[in-house]
Amino acid sequence: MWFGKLMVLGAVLAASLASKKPNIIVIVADDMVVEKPTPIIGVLPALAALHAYINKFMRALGRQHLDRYANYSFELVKCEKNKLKGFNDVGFHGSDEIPTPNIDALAYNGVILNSHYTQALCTPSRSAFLTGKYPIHLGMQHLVILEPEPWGLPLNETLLPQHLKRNGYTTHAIGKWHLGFFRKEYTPTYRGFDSHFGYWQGLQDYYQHTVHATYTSEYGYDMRRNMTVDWSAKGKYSTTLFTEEAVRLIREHNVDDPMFMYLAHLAPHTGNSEDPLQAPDEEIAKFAHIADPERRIYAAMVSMLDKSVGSVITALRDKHMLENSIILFMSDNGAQTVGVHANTGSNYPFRGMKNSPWEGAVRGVSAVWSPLIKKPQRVSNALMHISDWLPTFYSAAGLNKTELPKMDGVDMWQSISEGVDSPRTELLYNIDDVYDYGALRQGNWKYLYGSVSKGKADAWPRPL
Ligand SMILES: [Ca+2]
Repeated sequence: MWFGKLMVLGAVLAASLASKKPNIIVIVADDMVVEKPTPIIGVLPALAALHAYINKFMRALGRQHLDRYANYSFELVKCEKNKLKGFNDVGFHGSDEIPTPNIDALAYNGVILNSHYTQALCTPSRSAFLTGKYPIHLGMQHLVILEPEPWGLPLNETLLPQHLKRNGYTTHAIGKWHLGFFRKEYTPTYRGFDSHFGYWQGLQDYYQHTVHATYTSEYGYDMRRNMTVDWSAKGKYSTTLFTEEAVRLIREHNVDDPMFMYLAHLAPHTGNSEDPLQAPDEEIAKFAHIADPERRIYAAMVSMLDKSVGSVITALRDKHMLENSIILFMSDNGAQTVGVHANTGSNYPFRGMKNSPWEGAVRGVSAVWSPLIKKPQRVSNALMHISDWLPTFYSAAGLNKTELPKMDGVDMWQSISEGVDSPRTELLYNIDDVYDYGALRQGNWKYLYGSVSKGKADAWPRPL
C-alpha cells in the first residue's frame, strides 16, 4: 500500500523542499456523510448573553429581524478531544460496513479535521471554497443553481485557481462545477482553470451523463472537455472517468511548475431520480453483506470513490510529486438521507441532513495529508470552515497573503500543521433570507432560528 511509503517521506523531505511551492490536490466528495455529535437540545443557561451576542452579530451583518423569532432552537456542539467515535460512512469515522482504506490511510497519516464545516449544499459550499467567503457575501446563500437558471458565482470574485495561477501554478478542474454556465465567462476555464473535464450542472447519470431538469421533463447531456461537449464519455462510469483524467494529468504534468488539481467527484451524490444509485456490478457484488439493496449500491459508490483516491495518490507517488504535495479530501456537505436526491448516506448521530443548518448537513468528512505537516497522525478539533482553505493553502505554499482581498476565511495552516489552537472562534453557518433560517456558532454554542422545509430536515435520520 502507498501509505506505508508516506511515512518515509516525512519531515526530511519537507525541509529539503521548503522553497518549492507544493502541489495542491483537492478531492471533493459530493454529499458524503459526516460524523457524530453529542447534541443536547434545550434551553441553555447562557441564553440572555448569547441572544445579545447574536443580535449584535446580525446587526453587524445588516440583519435586524431576529427578535421576530419566538421559537429559538439551541444546539450545544460538544467537541470531544482527540477522540474518534460514532462516525458513519468512512472507515476513519468507524464505519464497519464500507471499507475506505485509501481515504483512511490519507486521514490516519495526515490530520483528521473533526470540526470542519462546509455549507449545507453544493453551490454554496463550492462558492465558499473557491472564494474564501461566506455565501451570504456572494449572493450564493440560497439553494443551488438549478438546470436552466441564469445565475452563477459573481464574476467580480477572484477564485482560488486564479490566485494560484498568478503564482505559477498549473490549474486543473475535474468533475462537477455547479457554479454557473449561462454565459461562458462563468465556466471553469474562464475562472482560472487551465483545463476542465466534467459537468457544469449539479449531477448527472453515472453512465449516460445526462441530467434531468428539476421542474420539467427535459434531459440534457452534460459532459465537457473545456468548452466542447465530450460524447466519447457516454457509457463509462463517471468516477472512473474522472479518476483517469486526474491520473493522466499527473502523468503528463511538467514538474517544474506546481499543480493545483480540483477533483470534484460526482460520487456519492445520486444520479437522476429514476436511477439514483449506480455503481459497477462487480463492485456492488463485494457488498453482499449489506442487507439493504440501495445501501449496498451506495457502498459500492463510496468504494469506487476510495479507489479513486488511491489511484491519484499512486500517480503522484510515481511522478515523484507526492513528496511535495498537500492532499485534501472533503465532502461538500452531509448526506441527503431521505427525500429528493436521497443517497441512503447516514449522518447519524448528527442531527439533520443536507440543506439544513444542523450538524448533519455541515460538519463534514475532511482530512488533509502532506509531508509539510509538522505534527501528522492527529485528530484536530480546531474549528474550521470551508472558506478557510484559500488563505490556508496560501500560507502552506508560502505565498504572499497580502495580495488576497478581504475574506471570511482564516489561515488555519499553523493549526493544521503544528496543532496550535484554531484562530477561528466563531462560524456563520448561513443566513438564508428566502427559507428564513440562519445559524451561528460561537465557541461551543450554536444558535439557530427558522427551519428549512418546515422541519423535514430537522430529524435525526438513522442509518439504514
Ligand atoms: Ca453536495
